[in-house]
Amino acid sequence: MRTESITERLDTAVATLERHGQAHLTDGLESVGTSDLESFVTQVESIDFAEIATLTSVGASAGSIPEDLQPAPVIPRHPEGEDGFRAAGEAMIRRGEIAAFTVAGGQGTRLGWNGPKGTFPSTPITGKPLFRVFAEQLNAIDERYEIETPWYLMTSPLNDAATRAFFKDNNHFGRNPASLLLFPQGVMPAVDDHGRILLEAPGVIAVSPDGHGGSLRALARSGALDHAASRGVRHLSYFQVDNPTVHAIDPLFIGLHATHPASSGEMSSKMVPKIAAGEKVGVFCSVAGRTQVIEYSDLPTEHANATTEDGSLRFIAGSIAIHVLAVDFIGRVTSEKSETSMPFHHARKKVPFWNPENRETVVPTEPNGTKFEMFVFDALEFVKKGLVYETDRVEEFAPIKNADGGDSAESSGRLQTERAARWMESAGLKIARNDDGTVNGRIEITSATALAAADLAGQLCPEFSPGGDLLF
Ligand code: UD2
Repeated sequence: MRTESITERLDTAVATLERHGQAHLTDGLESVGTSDLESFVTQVESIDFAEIATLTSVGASAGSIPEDLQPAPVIPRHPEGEDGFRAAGEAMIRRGEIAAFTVAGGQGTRLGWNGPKGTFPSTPITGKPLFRVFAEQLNAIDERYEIETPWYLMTSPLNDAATRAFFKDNNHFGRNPASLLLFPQGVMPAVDDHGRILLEAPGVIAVSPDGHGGSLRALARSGALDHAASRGVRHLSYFQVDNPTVHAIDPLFIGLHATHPASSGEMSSKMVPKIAAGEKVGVFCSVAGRTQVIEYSDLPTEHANATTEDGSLRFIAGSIAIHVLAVDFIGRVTSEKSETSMPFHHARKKVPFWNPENRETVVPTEPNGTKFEMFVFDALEFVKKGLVYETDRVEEFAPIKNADGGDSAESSGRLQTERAARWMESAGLKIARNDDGTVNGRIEITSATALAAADLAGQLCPEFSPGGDLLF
């Protein structure tokens, strides 16, 4: 409980702003009512001004490219001992050692969807929202292994209320609310080119989500890490909200992460071979024996285009943002005593700001400010042996990021149909295909029917009529 009055807190806040050269943030404050004044003071109290000063000092941005950059070693698909690793992963799932962790704090600007991205209709026939797709997978996993998988879901202050309302309206998709923890990620202030924090309106500091890398400290601050530890959860299966084909909990991947000699059991990642040098995915690299991801926008063109003797891309291991992270490891990285801290990346953006001279909001047409974001893959820096495992693009990478074109609901729907067709073909069924090899029609398989191709073996599958829709 705070004991100081709002006036005392305001005095302290103003002194802090003056000390850090940010006194302009009090512009227009005289017109602000009491409750808004309180939220302004709370905003000021939550900002680490020393951190902002460090970030805005010259050359502070993360993302510089090490000289000795090598492609990361990758565990191929169907690795030696596959069945044993899968069995190890299954045993861990059955013992309740795995929880799901979804990052859903992004603003989904490119998609142009008016609501949290997880509420977006994603499946090819029934248009199930992404959140429902993940929930149904977890329901099927719980039934199979006779467990109740905790699900941690990171929102942002901008979409937290809408996300909670969506889950409530849908009866949490059958999940037990005691095992479903939603929590907002942190925010960071945006600054202008002189390191001055921008004001959005009188008494309102311009802030934005601190990136999916903020998910680690949000897990710790929200109590989700303690919740996990109290349930005996040892590892989190991390995925992004935009990928409806992700295997939310993958026994083989978990087994590799926890027991393969190439892994220290701290953080492991899945990759798919890039289809083009310019594909917009980060690339797994190795620097002095340590795994690291270089984001596509940071990878120098000569590296992105470099090829091997057989003509394939040298830096080919594309990150699809699927990881397993040990709970202990997250605790270590986020501990206040920790020597380690995640770096911030700088992004030049158009940030609307309030101009005290004419008391108007300016919506810039050119980037005028910098936002700060952490990337979860930067945690690899603190990992002794970060395993990278190759998976199949059709099997688990069909992201929905854009309103149309590549990585849209349409392209994702086609991939989901293709995956379903392959599963059915592997069970011996015949699927009508067009001359170009694409499926002639749409197929949607629910998680209750199958979580993977092998689950269809021996099942009675309905017949697929060419040009039709098949849902089962
Ligand atoms: C991300 C990766 C890229 C590749 C690709 C695969 C980064 C920087 N790039 O690209 O390398 O792996 O995904 O699909 O990671 N999010 C939050 N809070 C934030 C920002 C993002 O929760 O503050 C979530 C967001 O809801 C989404 C995910 O993180 O689920 C990815 O965010 P993005 O769409 O900005 O990343 P993208 O597609 O540029």
